[in-house]
Amino acid sequence: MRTQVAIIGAGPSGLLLAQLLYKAGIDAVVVERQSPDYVLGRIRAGVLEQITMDLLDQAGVGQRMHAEGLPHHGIELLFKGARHRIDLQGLSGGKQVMVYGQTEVTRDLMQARAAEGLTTIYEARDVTLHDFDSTNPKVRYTKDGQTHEISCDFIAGCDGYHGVSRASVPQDKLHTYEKVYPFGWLGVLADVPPVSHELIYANTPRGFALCSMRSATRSRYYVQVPMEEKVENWSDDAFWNELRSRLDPEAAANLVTGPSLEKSIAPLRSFVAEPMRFGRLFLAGDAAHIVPPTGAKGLNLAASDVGYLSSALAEFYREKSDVGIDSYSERCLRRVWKAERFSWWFTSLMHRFPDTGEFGQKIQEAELDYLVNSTAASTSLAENYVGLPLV
Ligand code: RFL
Ligand code: PHB
Repeated sequence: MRTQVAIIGAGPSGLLLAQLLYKAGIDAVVVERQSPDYVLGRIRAGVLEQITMDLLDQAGVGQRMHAEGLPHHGIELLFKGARHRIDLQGLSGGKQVMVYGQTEVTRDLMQARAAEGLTTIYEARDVTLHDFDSTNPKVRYTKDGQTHEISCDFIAGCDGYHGVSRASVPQDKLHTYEKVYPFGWLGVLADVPPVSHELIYANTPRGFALCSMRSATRSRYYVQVPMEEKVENWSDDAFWNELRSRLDPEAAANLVTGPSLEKSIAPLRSFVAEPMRFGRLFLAGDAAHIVPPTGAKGLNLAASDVGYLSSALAEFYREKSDVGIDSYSERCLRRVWKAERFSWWFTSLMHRFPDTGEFGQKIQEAELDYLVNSTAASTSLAENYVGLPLV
């Protein structure tokens, strides 16, 4: 098989890239290890920046997001038992975010691809990358016991943190930066109305909690747990009791509980691999960088990477120019590191760290008090949360 761009991974970055390339008249094939149901079963991000919404519109898949997504104009920070609103819209010159699940974004992209009759190869095993230092790279995989080869002009490695793309780069060409946090998030999805109409980020002596949502009838909640915690140790009741204990009295009284639809623990990590381009291989999204979810930046960074990549490739085919592909890595990384900084800072401010004790808690509370009472500080939070501009 021959295509212009072989895309590894059918998560949001791979599927959005494929759709943006399709709109630019560029041919792509997507190769994914899992089945479509498995991909749709992963419950992850919930908050989209304006830039991500714009890219989904550009890709022609924004209709359902505009109809069913929930525009949010503020968030609440809970500390010392009281909630304080951050007016995202007022502090960011009118910007907002959209609460619309990653699962739904993925579903919309899958449907658009299927409707156009475009090729996605699901359940492709043993994917390998070849000759990306030449002008004729290849991707091989096995399916139903047979080996297949895709010959292409470029490979896009959109296969997440555990994918094969980054692992195929000679280790001496790659510089990685990593920070692992000593805790994880236990998340529950449930068909219960959200406890509040805006997201609540809570700093409490028992640890961090987040109240988020997917719709007016579906909630997504998280509590900080120790790194070694096992999801089997958490009954639904235990989860609801722990979450309630981390809320203010009003929210605790309003919390509606119900059976969990999904329950899982996600570790928290900051990670960046540099550069993001190796000859004719580009890394995008979680394949190149991970942020802890506190800043809601992972999916949004994946979207801005593939926004840059699709314009660079369009420039290459349309204008025979290498300028976009040559500056891809540097452009992405400038934005990535700012999102890394913001996600690290917000994580550090909101979580209990095992080794900082009561002093650490007091310092966090003082910073939060400053944050919600200083226009300068809350403006900085707001402009990062709604998303920094593309450069
Ligand atoms: P994905 O989603 O991991 O998709 C990669 C795809 O590649 C496939 N794959 C392979 N395919 C072929 N061959 C191989 N060898 C392969 N290896 C892997 C995988 O099966 C998969 O389908 O990466 P992508 O597309 O870069 O997207 C990144 C986002 O998924 C991620 O950044 C976000 O989910 C992060 N995140 C959040 N981001 C936000 O912007 N806002 C949020 O509110 C937010 N909340 C979250 C989050 C992530 C979380 N977890 C579980 C880590 C909340 C949580 C709890
Ligand atoms: C979510 O709804 O899953 C979510 C929202 C905000 C975050 C992280 C996750 O910061």
